[in-house]
Amino acid sequence: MAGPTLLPGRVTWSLSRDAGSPPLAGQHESAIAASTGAVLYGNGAIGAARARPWRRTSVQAQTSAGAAEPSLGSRTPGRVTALQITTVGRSWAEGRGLTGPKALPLRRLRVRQSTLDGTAARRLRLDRRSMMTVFDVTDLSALEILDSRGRPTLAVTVRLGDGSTATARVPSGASTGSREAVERRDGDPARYEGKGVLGAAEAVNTEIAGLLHARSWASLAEADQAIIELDGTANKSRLGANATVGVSMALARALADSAGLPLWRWLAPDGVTPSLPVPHFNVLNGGVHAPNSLDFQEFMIAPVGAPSMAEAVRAGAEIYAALRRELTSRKLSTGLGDEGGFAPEITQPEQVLGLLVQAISDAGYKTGTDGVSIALDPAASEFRQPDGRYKVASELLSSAEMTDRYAAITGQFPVHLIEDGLGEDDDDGWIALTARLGGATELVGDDIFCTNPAIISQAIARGIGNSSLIKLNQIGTVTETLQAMAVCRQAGYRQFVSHRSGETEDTFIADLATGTGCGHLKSGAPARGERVAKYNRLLEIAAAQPDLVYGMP
Ligand code: 2PG
Ligand code: MG
Repeated sequence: MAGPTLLPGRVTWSLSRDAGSPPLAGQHESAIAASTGAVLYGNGAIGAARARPWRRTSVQAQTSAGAAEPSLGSRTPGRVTALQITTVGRSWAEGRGLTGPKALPLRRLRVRQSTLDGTAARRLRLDRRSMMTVFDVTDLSALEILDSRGRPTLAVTVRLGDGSTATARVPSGASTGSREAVERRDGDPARYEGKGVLGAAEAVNTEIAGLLHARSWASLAEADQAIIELDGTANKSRLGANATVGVSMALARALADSAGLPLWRWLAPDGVTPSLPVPHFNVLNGGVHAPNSLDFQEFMIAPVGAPSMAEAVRAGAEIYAALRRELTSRKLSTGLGDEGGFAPEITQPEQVLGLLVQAISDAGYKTGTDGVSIALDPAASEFRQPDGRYKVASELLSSAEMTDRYAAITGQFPVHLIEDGLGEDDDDGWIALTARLGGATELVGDDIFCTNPAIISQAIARGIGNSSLIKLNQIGTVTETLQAMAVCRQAGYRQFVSHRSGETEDTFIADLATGTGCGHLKSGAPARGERVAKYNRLLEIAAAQPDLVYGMP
């Protein structure tokens, strides 16, 4: 890469030592490297720069003269014991006192953090999320890999100007909404039955890479917007939503790394408290995810009342094992569907619900929202007939009869959530369903909302549902996904972060659900590597951050 582009800035700094010496303070002209966000110091012990004239930033630091830290420079011996940062605008940087111009990568702050007290460190982490506002992309490439169904998908790797590197792997759905952003597939019957993604990989390697290399970027949102404009279609069908979401996820990860933050914290929107989501384990599969004759697609168990993430995961796995025993004792198949749930030959949803209640109590757990509750994703668009009726176990039901069925189900079983209870085109049915059951039951729109902020806004105005499923590849960028979640939050709608039926070992959604504090995540059964990768990531986050609260909002 050529030398860094320098933007003018002014460093304002003040520094106190605790040995009675007067505080040092000053201001000096400085510069910030557009490529890395690093400050170029002329002099000064510690400071911050504004990247553009209208942004004000100041840093105050205190050092302890007792413990020498040579890196602070001869004028300021001591160890930094507190650091306060005030940022107006979104660009700031901090570095060590050095003589002569020298670029200091922001990631150096990671080293410094150990020397800060708790409050200062927390404050620093918060501010660092927004500080890496100017970045360059030096490398971008995509590779055709396999997903959990043995179909091709993309792995996208990005490298930023400061060396931060990240890879994202792209999920793929089977029961897709008609208004989802479009996956680009090659259509060449000679390769992977037409499902190859070499064209999408090429779009990343050429057009998108060319765009991102051409200039510096102020934020992920800016880069995502430019990619959307480069695509030029309403549904990302030209470049492919698999290409755009892979790039966007990889960029988010690299930017988090660059800021020295875990992804979940970097993703946390302003004003939102991150929390650990209740895992919704899909333990019994039907619909287009399994070869059995069960019309409802997903039966999930949710340890809503668990005291911690570790106990929730344990409950999920123990109930899954108990369910396997129940099925075996009834001579039902324990073969698995696409999301790792069992796929026995059962046709009536109520019979499955009875089995789940049995398995929950066999495993020693209480049913209900103070113990282990049940969630359904019938994915009703898939069994809605051309005449508008719903075919459940060979019986044809009107939209109103379907709603009656759900009312009976929620009356009889501990079901707290129904996703896609009705079809994506059945707006009137959804409005009636929401009016009838929405007070007590979470009614999640998946196919009907497609993680699309505009569609969700319209649906909210019409009283459709009270929650949205959130799938990154359904809309095609991280920025739009976060916008969809913001639209929901502002309207009091819940957000339910989700995997796809075709998955990889990528764990982005675990961080997304945690950072946005949305309260729940579905990632399939507590079995199969691509499903448990997300739950294992949640366990790691919980262990590393014991103060994160677990549970539904
Ligand atoms: C759903 C999803 C994930 P798919 O319907 O909610 O479970 O399935 O990825 O096939 O759309
Ligand atoms: Mg769904």
